[in-house]
Amino acid sequence: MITRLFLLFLCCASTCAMSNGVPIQVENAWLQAVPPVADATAAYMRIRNLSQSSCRLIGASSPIATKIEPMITTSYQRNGQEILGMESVEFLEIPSGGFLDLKPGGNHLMMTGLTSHPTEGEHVKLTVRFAPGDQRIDVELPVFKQEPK
Ligand SMILES: [Cu+2]
Repeated sequence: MITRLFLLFLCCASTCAMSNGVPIQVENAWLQAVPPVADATAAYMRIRNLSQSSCRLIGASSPIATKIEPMITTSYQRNGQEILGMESVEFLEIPSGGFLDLKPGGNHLMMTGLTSHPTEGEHVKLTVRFAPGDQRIDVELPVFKQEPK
């Protein structure tokens, strides 16, 4: 079973042509492992836009979360200390011929209302959604405790 999921992930990670022909590739996707007390986790990946026009990451869905939204990380100074926070946004832009990085400490897909808590070694299904046209890519995300090198 694990082997089969892994192959599925490899297959999806290498290339994903969109149904309407707009090429978007998802690379190095992974999910942050969380303890059972956590109510949220985050998904990370690099999204390449190989098309001639920009597109937008607008959200995602997964069997393990009731809500998934794009977020940015914010930071400001208070009493000489850097305070990190995050904010949900309607979309994250992926420039034509460029890419968008979702990384710890930066942009991410926030998954809240967890119905199960992924642990390292598992794989989780994620359907990532793009505009225009509500295009979707299915990815199998491996779960890690730390960013894989
Ligand atoms: Cu967040």
